[in-house]
Amino acid sequence: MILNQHDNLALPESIDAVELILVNVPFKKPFSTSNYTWTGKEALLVKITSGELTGWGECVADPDPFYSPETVTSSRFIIKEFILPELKNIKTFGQLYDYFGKVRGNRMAKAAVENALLDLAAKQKGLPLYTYLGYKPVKIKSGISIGIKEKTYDVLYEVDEAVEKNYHRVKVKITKGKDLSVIRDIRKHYLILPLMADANGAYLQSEWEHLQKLDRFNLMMIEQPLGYDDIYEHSILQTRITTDLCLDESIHSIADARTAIALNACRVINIKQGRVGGMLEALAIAEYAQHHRVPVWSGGMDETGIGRAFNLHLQTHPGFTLPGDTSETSRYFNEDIINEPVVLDAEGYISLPDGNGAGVSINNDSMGKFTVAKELVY
Ligand code: OSB
Ligand code: MG
Repeated sequence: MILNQHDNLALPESIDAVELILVNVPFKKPFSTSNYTWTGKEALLVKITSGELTGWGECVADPDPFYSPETVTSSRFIIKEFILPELKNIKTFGQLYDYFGKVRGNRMAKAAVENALLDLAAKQKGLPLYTYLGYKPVKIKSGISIGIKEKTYDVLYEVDEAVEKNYHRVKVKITKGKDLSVIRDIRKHYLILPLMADANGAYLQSEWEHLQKLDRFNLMMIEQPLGYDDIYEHSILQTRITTDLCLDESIHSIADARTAIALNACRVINIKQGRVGGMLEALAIAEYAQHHRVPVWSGGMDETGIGRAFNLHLQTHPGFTLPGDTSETSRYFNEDIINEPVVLDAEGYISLPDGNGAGVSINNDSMGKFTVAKELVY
């Protein structure tokens, strides 16, 4: 069972082949959180073929366990050994989700396969993914996530660029020693900019008095200040600071979202469809949160254009009232693996991709250049 409206959607007809393709797409500049620095996007892609049509999914797991316990290698293993062999017995997305319930965790692996199946199923119906899922087209709000830098000056430079492009909100990564000073300097220049901070679990609950000092800067929210697997301590922290808390890493499922909302551990949720097991789980969380008047936004994992397209379609659900981490392609890459770059219009909005399914097409030259390995697995 997922959302009733999606349970009976049929899986694509007649799957001919499934390929797993590992790409490594260099970033323009390294991207740092409080925990790690990445220099490129290494992503496992799932390519499902049926006749003339192809569905694509992107696994958001990194090669390392520095954002999540799942990795490229663990997800490849789970996809190959425990997800694909079962597909022949599954007829609907509701049944797929029942089976996903048996395979514990490994939600990034599940999302990658689900995305490819949805892309292909929507293409077989001749519909854009958001229409296939039952949502209306909307312009998508933009947001930017600025990594931790050696010098505050370099953060300010990127904030200036974001403001110039009319991004709807700016998020900056913070860590111990690079928090109050960075936020204070941004606020000196931009008093009313919609601004938030993401700590990626850099603090302990015992450091709440330090986090309280962020309250004076009128931040939209502070994302995941405490442990990556904690919900309870965030609920204590939320009683001690006035700024809204937002959870990212510790929300893996609708069950986690229910727990977080019941405990008042956060007032906002960052939903990454790639982290929670796919579009359908993400939509169920958005639906639940909307019902409980908890605003949500779509996070990102510095995805290639494939994963980014799914994040865009996701935001057609009306629960996504806040700008997320969906930025222009040119912010991440000199060259992406798809042909349709994400760009902002003059008001900072992003258009949904045209075309059926996720609406993106592979750039074969770039794909060839960035492919590290590929394997036929079905
Ligand atoms: O914590 O939201 C995060 C990127 C990689 C891993 C974790 C995070 C992020 C981002 C960037 O903040 C989001 C994006 O621009 O896609
Ligand atoms: Mg985050």
